[in-house]
Amino acid sequence: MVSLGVAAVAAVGARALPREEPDEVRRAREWAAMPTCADAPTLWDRQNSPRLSTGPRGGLEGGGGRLTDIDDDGYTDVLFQHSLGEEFRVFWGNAEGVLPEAAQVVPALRMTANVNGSDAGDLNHDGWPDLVGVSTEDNGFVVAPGTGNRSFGAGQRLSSGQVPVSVRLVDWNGDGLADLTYAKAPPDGRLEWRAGTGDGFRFEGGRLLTEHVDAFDIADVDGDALPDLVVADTTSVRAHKRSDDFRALPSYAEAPIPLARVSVVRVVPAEGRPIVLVGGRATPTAGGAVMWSPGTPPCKILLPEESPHDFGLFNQDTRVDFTNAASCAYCTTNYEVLVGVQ
Ligand SMILES: [Ca+2]
Ligand SMILES: [Ca+2]
Ligand SMILES: [Ca+2]
Ligand SMILES: [Ca+2]
Repeated sequence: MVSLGVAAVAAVGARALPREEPDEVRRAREWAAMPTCADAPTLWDRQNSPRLSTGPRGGLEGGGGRLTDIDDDGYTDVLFQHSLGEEFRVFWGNAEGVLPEAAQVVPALRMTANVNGSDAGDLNHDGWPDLVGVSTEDNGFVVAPGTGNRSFGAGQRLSSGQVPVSVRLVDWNGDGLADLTYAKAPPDGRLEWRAGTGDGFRFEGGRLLTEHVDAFDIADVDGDALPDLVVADTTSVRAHKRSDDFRALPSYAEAPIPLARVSVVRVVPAEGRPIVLVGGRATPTAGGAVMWSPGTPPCKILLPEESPHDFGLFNQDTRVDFTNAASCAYCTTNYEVLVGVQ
């Protein structure tokens, strides 16, 4: 009887001292409360998508899927890197989409397979698109220089000492030269950019854009023809304009992101205005994405497969789904890539 009395007193005491809600409990509650995107099925329709074989199962591990028009012929191409194979793989798009048998292997150097870990653009300003990947182990970037007609020269290493984990090529300062934007590995995790100089593969850098982010993209979100920075972590997704000295200004729009893990941010062209897709893990065992346009409430996309490994990354456990010829992805269970044709 005495012990029951003590328990009752303890229970009263517990009610008098409200506990702080753990982050994972809060995220789960907010994820459950977020409305499901009404038009998600059109974005995520993969029924008619061709499948791309990116490599043999069980051996190589790939990553860094990137949809971009590498050769500027008006058709979206797909770029991947193979970390253990030391090579890029390019799938050239045409009027029929991206054909599975069209993979071109571009030998390079050792790279690191990461979400957003590769990109294409004219880095050295010679008129030919170049491929770039990150090499965390070697503290820098790997470049396969374009030599015209979809051919590439021997891989070169751009050692930077920056330990990049992801890279995007964009002319951030508007001088007509591609700039390197990259996230550094944890625990640093800062987002920086190095300005292209037009002098071969030489860049000036690195300048801080913003502090730690989990994923980012750069695109003109607000329609003023100037690139904006979109970053996300497990708290929020935020859009930043640039300042006169090309830093990222404080965010002008943001939305909550109740994801347990954020792997990828994509700004996707859409009618009227671009949309931002943030993907990752919704719970410790399930995937999800948040779709958002600044000025509107975000909504969620439930990924139909359980336990995606990493949104935008693929390996023997995952699959990437690109849709509507835009860059958006989720991963499931094998070594294939699905590319939507618009
Ligand atoms: Ca192309
Ligand atoms: Ca070039
Ligand atoms: Ca530039
Ligand atoms: Ca803008």
